Amino acid sequence: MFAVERLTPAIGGFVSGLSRSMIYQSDFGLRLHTALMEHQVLMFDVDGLEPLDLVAIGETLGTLGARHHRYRTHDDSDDVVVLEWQGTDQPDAAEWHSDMTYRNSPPFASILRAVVVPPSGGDTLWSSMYAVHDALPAGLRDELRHLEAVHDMGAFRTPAYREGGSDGLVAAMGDAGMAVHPVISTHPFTGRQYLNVSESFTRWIVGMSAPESARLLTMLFDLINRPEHHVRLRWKPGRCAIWDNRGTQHYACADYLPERRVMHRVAVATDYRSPTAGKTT
Ligand SMILES: O=C(O)CCC(=O)C(=O)O
Repeated sequence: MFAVERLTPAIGGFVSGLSRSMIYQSDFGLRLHTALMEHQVLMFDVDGLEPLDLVAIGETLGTLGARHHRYRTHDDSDDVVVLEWQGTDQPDAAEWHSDMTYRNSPPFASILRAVVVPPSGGDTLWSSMYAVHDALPAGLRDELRHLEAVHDMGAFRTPAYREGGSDGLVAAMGDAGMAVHPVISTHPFTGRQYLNVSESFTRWIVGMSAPESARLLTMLFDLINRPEHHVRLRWKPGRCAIWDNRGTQHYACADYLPERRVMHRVAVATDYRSPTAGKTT
């Protein structure tokens, strides 16, 4: 049906032989899920995909609807978010993150399609949190296994404060919520363990003093940033990526401004095929 070429030892597969009509075949979702569980992020070029095709791909994997509080949606579907940056904008995804971990059940997966690509730059990188976990010194890994961390909305505080002052900030923090996740989480489908803290959203290790928590988190963030754990995608118009949000983090390079970059994104809230869909314990 389609073939997947491994891109790095740690993470990423490039899919070939995929066409628009295959998305609508009955076994597509299962095959896509199997490949996604193996490679964590899949990239592909398929001619003529429309926003509603992204919705159809998402629906083969799980239920949609993990709406984000900041972004506008496409006219064709509320499930398609438009990410657009240009001029003097400050893109908000040039930080390592796993999407929306300030929720108790963060989305399972995201599908991203490039619509307008800058002449150079604007690449996206993914880091495998399985690989980071597996590279941890054994003693540190054992200590981390007992720890939990608080996640919140991170830098989304800035627009909330600028738009609504302190009251707006408090309201936005309340709307987005906070969540506590194990520092080492278990993937609900593969059973593999992964590091589950990110520089975007993890604020605090429960039970530690502020300096202890900051030191430990900074050290872990440094490990996430090692190229051995990464794959990097150069976009072209129409190119797509799908990632499993559990066990990966991503970083969108903000090196292309003032040129314009436009992406369409569909978030898949739950995983039909995982027994504890969306949970990160
Ligand atoms: O625009 C990108 O490359 C990634 C956007 C992003 O970080 C996200 O969709 O969570």
